[in-house]
Amino acid sequence: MDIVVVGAGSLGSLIGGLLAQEHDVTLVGREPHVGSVSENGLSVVGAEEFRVQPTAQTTVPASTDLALVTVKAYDTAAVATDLADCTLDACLSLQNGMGNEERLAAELDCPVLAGTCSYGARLREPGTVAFTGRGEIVLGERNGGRSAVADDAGAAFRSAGIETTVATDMPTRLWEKLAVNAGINAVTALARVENGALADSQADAVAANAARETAAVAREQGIELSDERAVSLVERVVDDTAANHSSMYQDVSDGQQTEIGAINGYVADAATEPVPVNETLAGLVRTWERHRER
Ligand code: KPL
Repeated sequence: MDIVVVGAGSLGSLIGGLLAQEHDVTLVGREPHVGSVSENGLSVVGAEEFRVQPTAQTTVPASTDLALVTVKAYDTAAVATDLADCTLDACLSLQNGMGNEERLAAELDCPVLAGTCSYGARLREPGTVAFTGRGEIVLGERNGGRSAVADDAGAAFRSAGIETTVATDMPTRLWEKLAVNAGINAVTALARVENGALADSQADAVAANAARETAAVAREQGIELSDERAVSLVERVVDDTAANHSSMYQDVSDGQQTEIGAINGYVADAATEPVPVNETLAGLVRTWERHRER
């Protein structure tokens, strides 16, 4: 399959690298990373080590079978505009936060699938991505149900050795993932700790409460997600990714804008009842963002 990965950051480079072992992959990203990949290939180090030679460039190509979107949530609208000029059979969002699929579907003339990913990755230097944890990809129709497009995308991931589930309940899966990100990301970024630190610290209660509030907002929207399930998912991801730094921790340590607006900020905006933990976490991270260049 011809696959274009739009967003060759940490996760996009890792998943693109894994897919490139089996498919024709183009990584779309920024310099100096894409220049280094074009010249020397992409090195994957860590949990698995290999080198692949995907095409790498800064702009989206004219056509592809599958566009895999891995950019930060705040860049989705710009990517949707870029992809609108591209001939696509299908598009899959593998991003944090809510609302990405709708933003893409508003511009694109092809099926837009939703996905979640729990792989751990960290861009080490231009051309090199660290594989910090094997996880799972779950993908499917963004409004739920089955489709041949989703089955084909799932088969393409599996043939590259990526554990993938094709799910028929993506709306629920996206809220579950949001509860996990609402619990883990801001807390680890503000406390500057690895995900595993939430297993045995005060932050554990903050993370659990942020996840409970997220579950309550999901239920307001007709999604079946209990407080207990949301908290147990946070605990499971904390365990599975104990040694990893969350993507928001990575953003903060790199001095970059975060996805707070699509995670705790989204929960706070969508809530009709008070969600003080999400509001506080969003407020603290936004305060950091406003002052990060000083
Ligand atoms: O998705 C993640 C992220 O860091 O954004 C988790 C699952 C929390 C793993 O770190």
